[in-house]
Amino acid sequence: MARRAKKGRVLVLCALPYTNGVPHIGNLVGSHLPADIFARYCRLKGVETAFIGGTDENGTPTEVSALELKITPKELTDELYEVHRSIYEWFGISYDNFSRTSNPTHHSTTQDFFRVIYRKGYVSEGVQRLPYCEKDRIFLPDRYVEGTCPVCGYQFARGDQCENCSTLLDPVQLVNPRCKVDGSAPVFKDSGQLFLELGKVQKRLEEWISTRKAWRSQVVALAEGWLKEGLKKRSITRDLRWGVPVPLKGFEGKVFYVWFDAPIGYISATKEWAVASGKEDEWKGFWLDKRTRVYNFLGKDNIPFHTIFWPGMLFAHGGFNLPYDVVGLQFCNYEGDKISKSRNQGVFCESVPEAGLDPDIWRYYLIHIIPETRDTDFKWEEFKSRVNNELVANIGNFVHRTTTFAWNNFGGEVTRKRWTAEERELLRRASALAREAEGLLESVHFRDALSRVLAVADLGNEFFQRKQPWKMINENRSDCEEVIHTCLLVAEQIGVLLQPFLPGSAKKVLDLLGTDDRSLAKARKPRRAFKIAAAPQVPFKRLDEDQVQKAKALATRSRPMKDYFAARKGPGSVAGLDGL
Ligand code: B3M
Ligand code: ZN
Repeated sequence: MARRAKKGRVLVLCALPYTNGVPHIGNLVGSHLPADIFARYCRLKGVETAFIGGTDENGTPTEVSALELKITPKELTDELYEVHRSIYEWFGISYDNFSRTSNPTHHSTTQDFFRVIYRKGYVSEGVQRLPYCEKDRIFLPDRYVEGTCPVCGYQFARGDQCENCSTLLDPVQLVNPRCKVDGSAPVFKDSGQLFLELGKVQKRLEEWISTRKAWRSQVVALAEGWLKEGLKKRSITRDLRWGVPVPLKGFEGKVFYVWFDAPIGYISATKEWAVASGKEDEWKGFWLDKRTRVYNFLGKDNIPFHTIFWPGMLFAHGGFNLPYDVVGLQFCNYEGDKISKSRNQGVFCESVPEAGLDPDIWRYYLIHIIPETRDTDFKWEEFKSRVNNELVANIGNFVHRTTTFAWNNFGGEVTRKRWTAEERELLRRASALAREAEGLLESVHFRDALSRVLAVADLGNEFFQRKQPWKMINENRSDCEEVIHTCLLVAEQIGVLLQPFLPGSAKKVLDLLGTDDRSLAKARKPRRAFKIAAAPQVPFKRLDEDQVQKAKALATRSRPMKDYFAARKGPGSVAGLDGL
């Protein structure tokens, strides 16, 4: 069985998405949704929880997009921050703070962090050969350069990382480098940069990784592979204007490498949240108190940064908490193919609300395709069948038939006088499943956890069917009341357990049942009387084919990025590089 957390603090961190695009369903199930389920679970356990995220607005991804759109990085990030924020809100992602790495707190926190590791001797100065475009007379951002991966031979490796084998790269390592925009071969020129001496933390990283027994094996394996190769120094500055300025003499006009400042965003966003909630020092409990558990949720291409580079920075700095778990998720595909915006191949979050379905309907299916251990696939057919056969026919049906029966036959007031052995046994089994679900939530296995909630509904349906209360009501009213009371207890158990998964629906069920104490532990103590507040409504409606087709037509249509900025081509916009 999974390990259990003592009551304490949990910091849930979701990788910060770049503001170079609009999230698709793969981004949602690959970090935000699992992080949200976990944060909600921790809060329900009564653990002090902060759930932190935000947009990663600096660096080349933003610059490249802004260049392509002929707007400034600020115009781009202001708009896309809002797009991201509202999408996560719609899906019920319960961030305590969804921040931005362009915020002043982030700039100062990054610069302070740098000063500490510089003073401690983890930063060296050196010269780097960087790709330079002679035509445009600029240093090209890493991601602007494409070439063959020196490790796996993939022909379209980016200058910062090979998408095929996840290897972190420097543009100079690429075989046959070419500019991503015009295809020309860049020249390499020397430029003074700062480097993080990762070799100095190699030993500490090795010791630390070797104690990470509970991590997913694929995450540990990736980290160990990196360590085996031996860590080399890595540049942490860039010749760009957009980003966090380097506060060191001789490096004026340069900014930090985006992967240097972005993870510090976790700290700055926690600080910002603490200040905003009036408890300024609260962030220290999350980052400095060693009993706090930090959970990072992220996609597999971000694993090396969160198991090596960021912990390496944390070792160099000292004091801040290391990740307790790095939940590295795999990819989610679409109907057996890679998600592709240009081919309208995928589900694009910005269009999902228009389909008019409840967010929990989406969440229910999406939980099944969280790529916990391997790549998964969004399939419309499966979307419809899981919602109809499981959520509607099993969970929804049980809750609805039970509450409606209580309402129609007992005016909503159902009281228990005695217990039969059979009923006790049923409740014992429901509680056992609930504990299993909790254990699985605790160990970040959400699909399996949700399957236990379905199993509770199975038990309830089977009991209801066997007892035939619709007959009993005419034969023995008091026995019938007991059966319905038992079913209401099971329905309440389902409502409580559904909270991390389907928060809106869980709330409706628990409101209907008049449940006061919704915490996970207490809900297992059965209550004696129910008073249903109002005529029950069907909690989940069947999806018909028309609805699915409508959702498909809307949600697979991705809005071109330029449409977001069509109205902005006013005199305030600065085209191209001048805006950087
Ligand atoms: N922005 C990569 C990504 O969006 C990067 C994550 C930063 S987490 C500190 O996939
Ligand atoms: Zn490769």
